[in-house]
Amino acid sequence: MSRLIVVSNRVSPPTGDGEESVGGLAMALAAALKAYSGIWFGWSGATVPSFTGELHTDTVGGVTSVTVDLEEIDLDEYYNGYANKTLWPLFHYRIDLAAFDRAYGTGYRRVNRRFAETLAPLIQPDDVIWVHDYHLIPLAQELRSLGVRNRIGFFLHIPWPAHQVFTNLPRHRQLVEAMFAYDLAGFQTAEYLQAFEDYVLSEADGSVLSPGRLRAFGRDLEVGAFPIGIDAADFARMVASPRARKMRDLMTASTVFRQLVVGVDRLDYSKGLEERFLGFERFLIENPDLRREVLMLQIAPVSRESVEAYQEIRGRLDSLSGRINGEFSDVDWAPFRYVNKNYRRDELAGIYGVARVGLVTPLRDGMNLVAKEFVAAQNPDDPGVLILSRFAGAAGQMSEALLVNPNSTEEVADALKRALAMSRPERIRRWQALFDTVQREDVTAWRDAFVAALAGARSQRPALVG
Ligand code: GDG
Repeated sequence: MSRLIVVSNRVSPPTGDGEESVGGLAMALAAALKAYSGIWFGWSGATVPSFTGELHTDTVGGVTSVTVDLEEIDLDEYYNGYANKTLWPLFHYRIDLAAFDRAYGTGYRRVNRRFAETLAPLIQPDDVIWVHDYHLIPLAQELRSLGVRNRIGFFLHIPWPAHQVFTNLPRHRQLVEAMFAYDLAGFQTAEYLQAFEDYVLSEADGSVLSPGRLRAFGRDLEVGAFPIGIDAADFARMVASPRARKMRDLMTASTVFRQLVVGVDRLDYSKGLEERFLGFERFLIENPDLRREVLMLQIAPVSRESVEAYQEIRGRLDSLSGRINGEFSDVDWAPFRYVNKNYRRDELAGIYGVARVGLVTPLRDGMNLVAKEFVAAQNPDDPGVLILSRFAGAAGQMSEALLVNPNSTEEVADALKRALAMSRPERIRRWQALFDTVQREDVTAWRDAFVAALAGARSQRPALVG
């Protein structure tokens, strides 16, 4: 088949030693690229005094990566600015945290243009290009303006918000017009796809030509929902690894006579950590008889530390976790462990495996891979219970979890009580159904479905017709 060129903001090829970087996108793309020849293009993570476009090429774990350095101002305006202070909060329904600054928009376009100019000379006529996530929405438009006529697909890893939320973005039409330079746009769920369609119909004078095919701005665009999954086979290998076993032993020894409740998230306000901590606190208040029987472990490696909203939430979580332990601890016992450390994936697999409850309660989440990893790591004879936010994209595929409204501390506390008391047959029944889904709808199925749809997309560009 043709070469696949994957483009994302950061490039993080698989190392194969369990130390892959934190973040769902990196995990998924590393897995997806293993099977394809092709390249992974993006920012190197380094900054230089002025942009040169010089390429850094490397081949690791069968994946060729090509990266480019950016300027400091790009980092401020494009990455920390438009991507993480404007689009990320807005797309996660946090209009209160969204910063609208013309300079951010200018930086966003500039970096997308720079990516396009650097990438274009590497593209061969048969290549298929797959662009990822909110950092790079205008990339296809920039590539088209340079004469690139290849098939280009886009996948959004985060929610596409309801159009009443989306229209809070200044120049929102421009962003949607940029989406129409792709041949295929993929979303995590049918709900986000619907929200995009709603916008196109109500704000862009667009129309639905047929299911999955839209017209607006004088162009046609194929659209679809492609729920992302985990690399289930690789995760099964990790669950059986010596490091996972060691971690299981360590955790078992440190939780004797107690049931473990676990949360694993990048430290991000979209993940509902404050509300989760409050839900756990409420559970402790309401269930004095169970207090000594549970231990909650929250792993939350810090991310995007240079953005103020992330510094602020970190401060609030520090004091909340301190308050909970101060309130309920005893000389020989504390209910809560809150850890900002980054663990290896095989160690995480071991931790999930000994937990009686996985507490995954984002306020909004494109999909949420932790929910799937938790399920994949369970012991089939004695599985733990998944408590999952109804606002995670994953909820659509995982109805056998205990679904909760993450904003309600009462619902979270009640779900904890129910999960801890759940009989083994019920746990097995629910887990089996979840596990079947996680295995069947894994990252390979996601990749193949997207690539097949992109290959089959009826291109509007004459060079590809026939
Ligand atoms: C975006 C979307 C969507 C977490 N802590 C550690 C660690 N992690 C890993 C998890 C998981 C990944 O990071 C997080 O993935 P999520 O899907 O939960 O969330 P985002 O990072 O926000 O990802 C999300 C995803 O893209 C894919 O499309 O599902 O909705 O927001 O794999 O295990 N990994 C390691 N150490 C940690 O301490 N190694």
